[in-house]
Amino acid sequence: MSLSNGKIQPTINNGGDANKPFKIFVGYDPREDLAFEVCQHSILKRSSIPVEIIPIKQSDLRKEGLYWRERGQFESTEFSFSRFLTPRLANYEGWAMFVDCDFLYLADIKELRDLIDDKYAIMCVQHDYTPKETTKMDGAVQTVYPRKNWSSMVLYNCGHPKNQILTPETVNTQTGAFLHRFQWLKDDEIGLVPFVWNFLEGHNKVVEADPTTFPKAIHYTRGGPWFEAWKNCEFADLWLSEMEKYLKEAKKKIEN
Ligand SMILES: [Mn+2]
Repeated sequence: MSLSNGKIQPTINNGGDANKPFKIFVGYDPREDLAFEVCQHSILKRSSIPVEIIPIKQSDLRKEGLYWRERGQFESTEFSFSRFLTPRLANYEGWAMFVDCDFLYLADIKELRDLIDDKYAIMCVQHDYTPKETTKMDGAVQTVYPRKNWSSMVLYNCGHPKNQILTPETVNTQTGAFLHRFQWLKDDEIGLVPFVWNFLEGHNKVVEADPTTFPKAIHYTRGGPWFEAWKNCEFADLWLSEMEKYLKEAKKKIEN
């Protein structure tokens, strides 16, 4: 849709139109290419609905004139800000998801899509989280701020009138606080997703007797096994076995 005609399209119901693939935008960073591939593989292998996975690549967005801000010292990935272009990249229509590349899916994405409620502008896991580490991944500075990690996996109601503010202009000029804390929204416009869909490795805990604590998507927020320093982190085995499956299939594709 175009904003210039002054019309705002009505929201398409509940993430879907079963015939249209569910759009999932994944933050892409060239340093974490393998993490992206494994994340994508984990979604596609378990999904019972059609999904379209689109990496958010900063270099492409710059070429298309959608992204022009200079990299700040607190941006630990290339998608720190570009993630907020998700509604724009989905043409401000229907629901779409953004997720960091450092996620491993263990469940069917349909279960997550089925949680979508059109009364919200966005939905996410609302962590109450203060990291212990002062550095993350490969030494990038870890910053502490309210609503930390909420923006790492977000279901966007792209047609919601409030989200029309997320133009390239806004995304390129607004502060990290405005964007990452969703300051364009009122609290009751932000829907709640169970924490197991953004299960923070090193922070959230499984309670064996309580299946509602079993992760559906693990977020290796401190850094995952694709970094030497994190190759023995919690749930490293799950990520590594997904990687093996991905590599095997990728190799087969090349051979055929
Ligand atoms: Mn992350």
